[in-house]
Amino acid sequence: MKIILIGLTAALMSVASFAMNNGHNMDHGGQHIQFKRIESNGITLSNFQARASIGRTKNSGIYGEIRAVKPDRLIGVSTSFASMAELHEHINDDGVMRMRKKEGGLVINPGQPTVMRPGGHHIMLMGLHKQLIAGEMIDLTLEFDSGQILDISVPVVSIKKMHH
Ligand SMILES: [Cu+2]
Repeated sequence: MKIILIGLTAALMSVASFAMNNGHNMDHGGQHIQFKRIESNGITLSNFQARASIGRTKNSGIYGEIRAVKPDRLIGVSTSFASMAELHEHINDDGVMRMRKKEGGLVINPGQPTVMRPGGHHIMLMGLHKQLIAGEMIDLTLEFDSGQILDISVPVVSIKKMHH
């Protein structure tokens, strides 16, 4: 019973999150949905994309660009589509590329976009509840050190179609 309730809550949260969005990204018609730039209180989000699932893997990533008028940090991320979302960085560990949690969040300096891309900083999704399918949208909540919280919808894009 508990499992069913949790599932239902996630579904309701997902619906609520979509409903709260301003509707810019709600066009489900095309295979390749573009993320429309969002500006809110000095923070600008552009080119957000979630990578479509590869096979049955339970992990994926979200990428995008963040600009801020004042120094800020992205400190929290979450989505109803995964049991855990984390900010990650790639490091070169003696010639071996590894990723790990980005401690302290992602710094955003004014005048310089902070870019999350495959092979670089990214939002890691772990424990996907369902496959991410190209052309669909997923909800994402971004929490900033300045206190601003943004609920957005991110298009799912196949890795072949991602612009890096
Ligand atoms: Cu990662």
